[in-house]
Amino acid sequence: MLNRKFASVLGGLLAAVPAFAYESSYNMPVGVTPISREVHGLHMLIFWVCVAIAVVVFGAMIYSIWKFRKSTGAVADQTLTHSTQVEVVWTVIPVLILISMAIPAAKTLVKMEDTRNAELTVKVIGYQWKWQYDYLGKGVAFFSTLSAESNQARQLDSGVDVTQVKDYLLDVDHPLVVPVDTKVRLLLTGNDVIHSWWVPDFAVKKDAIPGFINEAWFKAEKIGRYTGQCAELCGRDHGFMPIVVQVLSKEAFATWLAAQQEAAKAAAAAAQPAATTAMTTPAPASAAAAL
Ligand SMILES: [Cu+2]
Repeated sequence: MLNRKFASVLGGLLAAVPAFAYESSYNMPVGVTPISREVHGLHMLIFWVCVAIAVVVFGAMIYSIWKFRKSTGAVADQTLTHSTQVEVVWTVIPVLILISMAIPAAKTLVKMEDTRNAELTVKVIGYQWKWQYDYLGKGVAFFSTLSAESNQARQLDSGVDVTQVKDYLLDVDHPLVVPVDTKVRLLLTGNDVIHSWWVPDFAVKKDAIPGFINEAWFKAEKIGRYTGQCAELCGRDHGFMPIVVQVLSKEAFATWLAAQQEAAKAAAAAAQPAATTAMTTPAPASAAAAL
């Protein structure tokens, strides 16, 4: 009676595990892009394949240990030292399992690499220790650094209770702003050492390597604020160069972009007279002699 009750409770718990595991905060996020959903689906599929294999292998092992224990007089079979049949079976089954996992994984990988038909391209440059976003062809570029509040709180003896700081170490002064439902291509590179641009909700984690341009893309389908971090150990302040992506409606993005372009134009106009003066100033005599 007790056993039956125990079995029903255990059965209930086991049945609840898949639902719990799917949405658990310990699991990888489902994310907000078609690719992130596929990556999550693959992760869950392969996770359950591994669970099934573990149940079969450990089940057989534990059963054998218990059933053929020495105290019941079990004697190891010394006659069967090699079986070609068994060798073939335990080679072919894992190969089939691996192939069945590789096919959907490869399909998703191919989609991840397909950056064609992007509607917006942003060059992402990693610096020690901040990011720069350059909206190619739009005349907008800016740096994105750790928010002043987090930066102040992280200092030794700041006296600030970091648990009271909103989005501690996950907030920046200028987030990357993108429109919703838009394919955004990223061109990633580094200015000093290798960094890595990682936003879990987009399933994007790509290295930003000096001298190389890496490509990635995402299409956020939900308006919101998404955070990430540099995922390549890049020096002393590696933990202090977070990523924040603000996904806006297409209309709000257009308004934001226009405002940024206006500000960039105004800044360029303000800098113009100084630049013109510098260019027209004759070079010092020593520099001219050196030439
Ligand atoms: Cu970094």
